[in-house]
Amino acid sequence: MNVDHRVIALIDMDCFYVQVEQRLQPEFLGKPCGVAQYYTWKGGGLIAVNYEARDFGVKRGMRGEQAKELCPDFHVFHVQEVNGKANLTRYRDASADVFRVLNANYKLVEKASIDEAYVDLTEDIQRLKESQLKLTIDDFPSTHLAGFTTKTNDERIEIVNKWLKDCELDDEKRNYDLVLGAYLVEKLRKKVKEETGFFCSAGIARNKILAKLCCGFNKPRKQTILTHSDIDHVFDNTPVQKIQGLGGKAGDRVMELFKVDNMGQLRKYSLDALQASLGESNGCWLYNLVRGIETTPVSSRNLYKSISASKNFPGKTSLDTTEKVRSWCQNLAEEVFNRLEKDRAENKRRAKLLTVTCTSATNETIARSCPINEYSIDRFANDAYRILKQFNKSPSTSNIYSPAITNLGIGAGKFLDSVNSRSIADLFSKQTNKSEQIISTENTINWQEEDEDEDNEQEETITEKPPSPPVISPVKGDFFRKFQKNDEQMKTPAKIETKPSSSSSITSFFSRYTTNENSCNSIPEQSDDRYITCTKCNKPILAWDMPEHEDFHYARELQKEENKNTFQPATIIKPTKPMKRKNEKQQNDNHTLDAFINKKSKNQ
Ligand code: TTP
Repeated sequence: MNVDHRVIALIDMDCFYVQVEQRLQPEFLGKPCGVAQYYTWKGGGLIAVNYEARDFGVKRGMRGEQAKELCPDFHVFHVQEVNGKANLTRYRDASADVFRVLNANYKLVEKASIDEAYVDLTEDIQRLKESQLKLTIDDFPSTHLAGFTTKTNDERIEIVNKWLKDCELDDEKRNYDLVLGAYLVEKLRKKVKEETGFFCSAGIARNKILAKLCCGFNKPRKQTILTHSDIDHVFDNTPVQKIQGLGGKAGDRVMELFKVDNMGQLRKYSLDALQASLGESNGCWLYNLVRGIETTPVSSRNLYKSISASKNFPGKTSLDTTEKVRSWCQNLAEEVFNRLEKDRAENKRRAKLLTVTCTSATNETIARSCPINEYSIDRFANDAYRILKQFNKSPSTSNIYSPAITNLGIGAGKFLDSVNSRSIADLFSKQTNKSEQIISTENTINWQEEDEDEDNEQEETITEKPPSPPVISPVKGDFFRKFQKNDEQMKTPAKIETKPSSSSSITSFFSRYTTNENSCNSIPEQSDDRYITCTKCNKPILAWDMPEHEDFHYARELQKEENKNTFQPATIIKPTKPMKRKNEKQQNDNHTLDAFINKKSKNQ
């Protein structure tokens, strides 16, 4: 399909958690409200604020008491707590209600977060075109055009009406499918409201990044179209950091390297100049994006790629004894277990990798994983604790845990379909189905992202594993680059040859591919029958590590396959450097299987 003709919508629920609470307590509808975690300090931290309250200056991140000072009628809902930890079940269930509606109406729906979904409308628009539908402004009661600020509804109607007429008169009908897209999204949002009670907003554009960007232009309860001809104007006013993928350090570095604040300022850089600093593929990606071209497809994936629970322990609450660490391993394990069981029942799949993440008071972050042999709270908790024990610098005779833990997370991922095994061909065909997952993080206003690969192991591989202490491997990073590319991308010739101010490369900030660290324990004796020789690399691998080890090969093959499919005419060199996680030097040393094995054996 020609990506220039795609129409993608990003549907984003308005102040979602607040709406979920108001659905349960309708007497608060229309009143200024927010959702806070914890009653403990100054009314709890607000994680969601509705628009009525925002009018009073109440913002996410404020304390409930502070909000009440700004808005005396402000009502605070509190997130339920179980075992001293936030329980997000009601929001997850509400999210499932929304996705049921989206999935019932569209084939290509991708869950972007708990309250956001991408919907590819392209096919439906083609069908609609055949029906010769006559549309009027009345079919677009909440539609706006990006790049136009309207103060009143009359102004909005005037602008949208004129645009509709222009689209009709345009012989090439370049924007007509965006018109139809907006019409479909008006209907879809109405359906979501009717069937769930929730209001949402939407962005409609030619690609996911633009749809996401313009969705935020007119919230709540509205939708915004971003046409190709308005991109330059919009980008001239779009801070680099507002673009998905450039939000964090990557965006900072782009701004620093090219001395720019907004996207439009990047237009003056030639392809060569961008590639010289960002690497070939990232340079291409940015060069095209600045011109409104981005080709990541919407993948019909509605399930989270991992199920995680984490909690912050700031200041004095940090986990500084082994009892506290153990007890929180148990609590988090229980939450993960309960959600995994629910997920198994609903989605007929099983997770096979447990990941423990922890940040210490000295600001070091570690992430380690081990296989899941069975779903069991105690097993998860014990495995997590065993991992964490290794990072405790206090003598084993002491009950002090040092350095104390300020954030602890347990997650389960790498799901296997319980019913079917999959072949490597399936694996390859799924390579575009990567997207962000949510780690439920409470007490912090902070989403984490992780993007793990899929694999092709059968369920039996897990269940037949002998019970064993966890084989700890540094957690596998993002297997795949965030941005898919294809040959549609390289169309525009470079304009002005302008070199950025610094020649340092930021390739690693973009490259999300981490060469696998596989989980070999040691170089074994040949006679040891716990080991299997890998047919791909002839290395002896512990039987229960085989799934992880095979992923290493799959990832490599995927990498090669992806390299073959990258777009022309630029030769895309896949970044081979993994993204360097803060304070994870050790992980970055393990770029090859050999290096990993050597390191492991050195450590034995
Ligand atoms: P958002 O979609 O970011 O925000 P929102 O739905 O509250 O408001 P908006 O209308 O501006 O989109 O997040 C969805 C829900 O996720 C939000 O209601 C609360 C929760 N959340 C957190 O718990 N922590 C966070 O850091 C963020 C951003 C959201």
